[in-house]
Amino acid sequence: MNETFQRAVSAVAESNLLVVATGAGMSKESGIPTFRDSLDGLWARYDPQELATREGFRHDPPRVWGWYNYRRKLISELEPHGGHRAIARLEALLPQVVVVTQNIDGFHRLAGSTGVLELHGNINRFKCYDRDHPVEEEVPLACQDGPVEPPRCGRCGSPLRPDVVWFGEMLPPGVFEQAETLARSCDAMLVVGTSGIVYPAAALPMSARSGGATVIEVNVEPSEVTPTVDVFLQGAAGEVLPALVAAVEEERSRAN
Ligand code: BJW
Repeated sequence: MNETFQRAVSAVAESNLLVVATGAGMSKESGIPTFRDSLDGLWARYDPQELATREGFRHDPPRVWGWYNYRRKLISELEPHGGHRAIARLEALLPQVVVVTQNIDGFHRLAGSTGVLELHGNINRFKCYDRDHPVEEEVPLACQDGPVEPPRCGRCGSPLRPDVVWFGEMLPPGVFEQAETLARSCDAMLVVGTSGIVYPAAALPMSARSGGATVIEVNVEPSEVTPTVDVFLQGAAGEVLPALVAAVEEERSRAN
């Protein structure tokens, strides 16, 4: 075991409160493209940064609804990988683990994590565009790929949209504040698969550091976060996390 890896193992194994902050790279090995991967197929000519905005939806609701329909369908056909399951396993090893994710795929809960804060919402939840009326009933997937007219809100007739956070929108009330409080009080933070470009999520590792936590990053390449972390583990989430958690388990069983 090299020294850097051992430092990460000890910091995780000794923490009473561990925060795991994840981004799109966490689900890449499940088959979900990261946000900054170029789109393929029918969606290749669109820029996600334009689709994931209120203006993009207002300009062309069927295009944005169709894009989310395509992604929701893809997610429904995929599943969490060993990295998600390794994070869930940590709940049995440490006093408190909270996952703070930017991902909208719901894979952490599906893998067994129970403490999950979703900063950017969930692709399988819906609300209306005009008034944020929540949708309780099932919203079926459209069969065709490409632009699709969104269903209408049963209360006000506004088009439905996914309950995710687009650029320029506020995060769900209270969720970021909770994440920030956890970041400031945790003993260690694992930052996995995020470019660290999108705020306010990108500020969490700095909050953890200023609160005295050891910050460990797992990424296939250096990111905007890397210069500020204590330990950088270069590699894929699906490989690094199972190895890290196995070593944490061993270290804790030796200590008990
Ligand atoms: C692997 C891997 C493997 C690959 N293993 N790793 C300064 C301060 C505060 C705000 C701003 C600011 N400047 C600008 C803003 C506004 C804006 C922002 O941050 N813009 C930046 C682009 C500069 N932020 C907002 O608008 C936020 N709201 C807000 O700030 O409200 C207050 C406000 C309101 C009004 C005006 C101003 C302020 C909201 C942000 C919402 C982001 N929403 C999205 C879409 C969600 C729905 C959807 O998916 O469709 O969230 S954008 C997109 O980016 C998505 C992601 O969650 C998010 C982050 O991306 P992430 O996870 O980092 O992924 P990638 O693709 O960037 O990186 C993947 C990484 O994985 C890479 O590093 C790879 O190397 C790595 N990787 N394979 C491990 N196997």
